[in-house]
Amino acid sequence: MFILHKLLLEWVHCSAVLCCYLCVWPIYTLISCSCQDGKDHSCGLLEWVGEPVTFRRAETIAGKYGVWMKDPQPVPPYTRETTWRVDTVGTDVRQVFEYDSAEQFEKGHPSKVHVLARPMESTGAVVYRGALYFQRHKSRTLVKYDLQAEAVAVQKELPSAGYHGQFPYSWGGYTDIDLAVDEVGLWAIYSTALARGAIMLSKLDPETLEVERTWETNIRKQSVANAFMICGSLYTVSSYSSPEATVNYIYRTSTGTSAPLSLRFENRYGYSSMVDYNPAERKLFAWDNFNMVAYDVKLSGV
Ligand SMILES: [Ca+2]
Repeated sequence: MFILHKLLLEWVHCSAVLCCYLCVWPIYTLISCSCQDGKDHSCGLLEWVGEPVTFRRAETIAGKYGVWMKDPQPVPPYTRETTWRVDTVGTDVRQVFEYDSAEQFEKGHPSKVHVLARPMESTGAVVYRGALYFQRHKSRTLVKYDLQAEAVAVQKELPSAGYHGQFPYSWGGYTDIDLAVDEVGLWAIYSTALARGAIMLSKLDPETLEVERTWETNIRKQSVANAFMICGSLYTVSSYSSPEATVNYIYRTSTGTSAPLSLRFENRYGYSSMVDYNPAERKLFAWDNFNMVAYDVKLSGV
């Protein structure tokens, strides 16, 4: 009954995503997907990453690292075009730039600048269903910030999560807690003292930030440059600087197993501080040494 209730909620939020939700979980893997909007939302495994396409270059040193994103399930007044950007160099990262369209983003003309009451840490922020989710500075507290109300909606600690340099990705940058959104929902990628640096993966309730379920992988967080989720599987990137890096591991939550991969991933500008998947765009968004870039992807069977 609980599962049925959850699925109905998903349906209300976005019927197009429901088929992916069904496809990801093992019990439903034999169901074929067809969507009301005619688009292909079926799920699969990552099998190819394209070349990076550059959309914008940061103007100041504060933009050497950063995070940019679109909402895969926007709610009015926002659209699939609305874009957000945060330059994350420094200890007082509070400004969130909002752009009405891709064109305004590329021109560098924000429609609004949100100023957070307390600063954020890491490059792991995401926007999902009208809210910005981020890790609060020097803390394991996750914050859900309602973008339209311009107010914090929920704050909650991610239990036992390392923060502020305990378990960052290989490039550092206090990237201890990395949030991600895929076809299934909202996730946190992190580690704990008990896991001794292995990547922990938690599925979060986007309404309450409660942990719904957690998986412990055998991938050391500090040995990889970044990670992202696609269709309920975790993928890691081998290097933040090499022009010939790879997507080098997959961890599947459906089976609880990991496997090595070797899919080409180009760090064109030599310093990727953020890599994230957008399930609506079917692209990886990344921030590479002042540059905001995106990569097309191909999934198996899609
Ligand atoms: Ca990431």
